[in-house]
Amino acid sequence: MNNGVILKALDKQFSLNKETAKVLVVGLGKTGLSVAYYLRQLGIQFAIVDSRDKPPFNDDLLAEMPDIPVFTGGFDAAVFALATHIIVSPGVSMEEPLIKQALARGVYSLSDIDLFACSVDKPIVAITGSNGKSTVTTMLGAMAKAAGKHTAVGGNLGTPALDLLADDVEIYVLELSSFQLERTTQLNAVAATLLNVSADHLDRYVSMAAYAEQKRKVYGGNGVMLFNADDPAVIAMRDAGRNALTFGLQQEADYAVISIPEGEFLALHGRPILAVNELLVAGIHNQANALAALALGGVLGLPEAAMCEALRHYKGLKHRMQFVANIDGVSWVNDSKATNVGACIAALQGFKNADVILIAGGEAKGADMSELVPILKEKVKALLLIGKDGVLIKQAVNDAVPVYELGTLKKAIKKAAKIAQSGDTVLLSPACASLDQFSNYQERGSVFISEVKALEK
Ligand code: UMA
Ligand code: ADP
Repeated sequence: MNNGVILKALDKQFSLNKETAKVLVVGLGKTGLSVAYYLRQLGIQFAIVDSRDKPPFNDDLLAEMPDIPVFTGGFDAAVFALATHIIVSPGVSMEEPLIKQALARGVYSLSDIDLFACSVDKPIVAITGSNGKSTVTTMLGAMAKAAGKHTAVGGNLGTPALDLLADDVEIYVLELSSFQLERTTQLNAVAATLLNVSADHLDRYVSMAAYAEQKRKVYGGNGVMLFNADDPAVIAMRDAGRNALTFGLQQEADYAVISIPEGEFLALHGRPILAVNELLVAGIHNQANALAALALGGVLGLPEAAMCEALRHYKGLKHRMQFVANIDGVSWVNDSKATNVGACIAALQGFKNADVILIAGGEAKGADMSELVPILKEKVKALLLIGKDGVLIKQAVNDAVPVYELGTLKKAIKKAAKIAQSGDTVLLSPACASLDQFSNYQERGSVFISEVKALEK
């Protein structure tokens, strides 16, 4: 879309007028930087504020836009006082006092996703959920590419939505977090899904209901709503006036797994599409993810043959149930991305016997660890705890399985190597965020991989 059309849309939706607006970009991470490039290109006046002394992209910004005011080392009331509009990065809470005061004064709030939505005239698919977002987003991206469509894939996945904008893109596939959705009003995806809701980010939301309510915003606009038939909280969001589709493993659904004499198949209305054993990714949760991707691809009109070809080659993402090594008959699996209880439960459900040595713990983000107990009793022969909130898991488990408090990942790996027997799996699926001990889940997973590789030698 050309700049004139975009500026008109921004003026209409947010009274964001190029001549009068003074935008304050809050947060200079990936999102803030993408917003800065975007506003710069439209010729809109802006400044940036970040509470860190040296935010991650400070040097990049100063090098490329030396004239842009950047305020670091705290949020200053005088800076907020000048703003007509604020664009807050997802990592910054909308509960920050100066943000709340600005909103109370009538300052407009919009998100990078709003800017994106006002700048696109090509189909957008929006994917959210507590777990499976990245998997479904990349599965669908692979399907669209296999179908020969020029496809841009990003959002919470890593590349900020605004950095995806390009004239030759035919389809945008966006992974969206609750933080992105909570501050977005303009999203109008041709197909959208909330894959599932389980406890996460309860340090940022007052209740599960409040968290789910923000995720519901993925269904903004009038596109096709895709629901998980197995998740009652999500299915209750169905809007009778809108086109809807369902996927599910247990409940009847449009896209489901069926069992026929030839085996189990992903199917549409009972018609087999792809044999489950052709999927390279393990676990029943990945069957659900594949069904969701097929449904979204169906709305886009992608040919089934191309979608199946993409699924046959989809190997899964790093740090999600990633096989690392088999050492003396013991399998080592890195599921560091399991940053909440729901993901850890899904990981354990994939095992048949009680032969898992589980490494868990980290930052619990306010979640209730007792939800883990039934599956731990069923599948786990030893629980090795690490991190700040490992103790919460210990309290919840209450000796129902053997527990070892190890503190660090390295110590847990050493212990696992000592107690594991041939046929066992050592699984890192922490049910917690990593930030108490690592920069991110990738670093936690990489430490696991390198330590396990060292054992191999
Ligand atoms: N900041 C402050 N004050 C605060 C908090 C943050 O000034 O109180 C500043 C930081 O100093 C930093 C900037 O805000 O300079 C960081 O912004 P950010 O935390 O919003 O991070 P970005 O780099 O913009 O990355 C964000 C997403 N991060 C978060 O939601 C925390 C990335 O998701 C996303 O890939 C990126 O936008 C592009 O869309 C990451 C994530 O962890 C992967 N997401 C969470 C998750 O998946 O569970 C929601
Ligand atoms: P997200 O982007 O929502 O964090 P990912 O696809 O990166 O989702 O997977 C995150 C974690 O959740 C991994 O541990 C993965 O094994 C698990 N997971 C993936 N899909 C699902 C699902 N549909 N239900 C529950 N857990 C899942």
